[in-house]
Amino acid sequence: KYHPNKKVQIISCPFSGGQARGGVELGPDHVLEHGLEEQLASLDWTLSPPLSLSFSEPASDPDEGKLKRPLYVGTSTKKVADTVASALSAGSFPLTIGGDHSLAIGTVSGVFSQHPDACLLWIDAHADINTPQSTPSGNIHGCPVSFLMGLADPCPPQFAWVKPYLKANKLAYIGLRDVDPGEREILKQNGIAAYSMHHVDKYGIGKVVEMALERVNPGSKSPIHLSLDIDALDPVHAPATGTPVRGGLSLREACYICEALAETGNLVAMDIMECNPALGADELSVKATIAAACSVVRCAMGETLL
Ligand code: 6HN
Ligand code: MN
Ligand code: MN
Ligand code: MN
Repeated sequence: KYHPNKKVQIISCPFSGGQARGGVELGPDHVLEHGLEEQLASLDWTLSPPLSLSFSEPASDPDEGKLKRPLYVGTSTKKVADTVASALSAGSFPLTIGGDHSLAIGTVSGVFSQHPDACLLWIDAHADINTPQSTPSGNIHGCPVSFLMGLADPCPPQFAWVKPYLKANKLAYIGLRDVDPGEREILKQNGIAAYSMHHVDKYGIGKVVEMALERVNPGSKSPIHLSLDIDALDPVHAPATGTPVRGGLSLREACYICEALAETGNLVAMDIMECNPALGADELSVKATIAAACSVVRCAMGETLL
């Protein structure tokens, strides 16, 4: 019911500044070359021409404490936030294709600026909730959720524009299996709904999605933002990604999550992140990863609803 006109705005974000591995900036072009636009058109979505954002790395970008490339990530994600917000205010569903997951600082900020009552489903092997203090790597793609919740105290100046829109009771994770010790503490202290692969095994994916939605969207009225890191999927299905972790979601489990969200009618935005065509053992692995990304997007956009 949130996008009855079925207008979608694809936002390509060839950005890799939130982590160290080259190639993730090639993700958007590969996803589009796989035919995603035609696939969405055949699901009766009306597409505006895809927007491709350009990001330029500043000449000087010293570390901020442990954080690497803070200025590049801070200015790039601001641009993403503004683009996502304008797509929504123009009545379109923003579908953001990354690029690394630090981009979600922008997508989530953009969505919550238009829908402050939204909830966020974060589908990932990782919690991406490290603070500037707790980050073991300094890679900002491991930190976006902490910035969005205002947990970074003090907030690094490059991210002063980020409003702490995201409340702990509006966030749920599915697919977790590589959570850092500091992150575990943050999840616990804030009482965040976090469903790991253990829960997927124990309850089944249907029940897990039901429990997650009940936690973050009890009256089923809130708009939903889906941020999907392709590494949520098992590397058997999505090997071409920067931080693969074995024991992940099957392709069907990931598709099921997206279908169930589509079924609510409350989905207002989606991110598909961390496809890295430069990784993966061979061309087939890359193809499989990109095909999996297109599959989950189609499911979120209503493909399998009868
Ligand atoms: N991702 N927890 C690790 C870190 O460096 O903070 C890994 C983060 C991965 C981030 O996959 O979007
Ligand atoms: Mn991840
Ligand atoms: Mn880790
Ligand atoms: Mn992630």
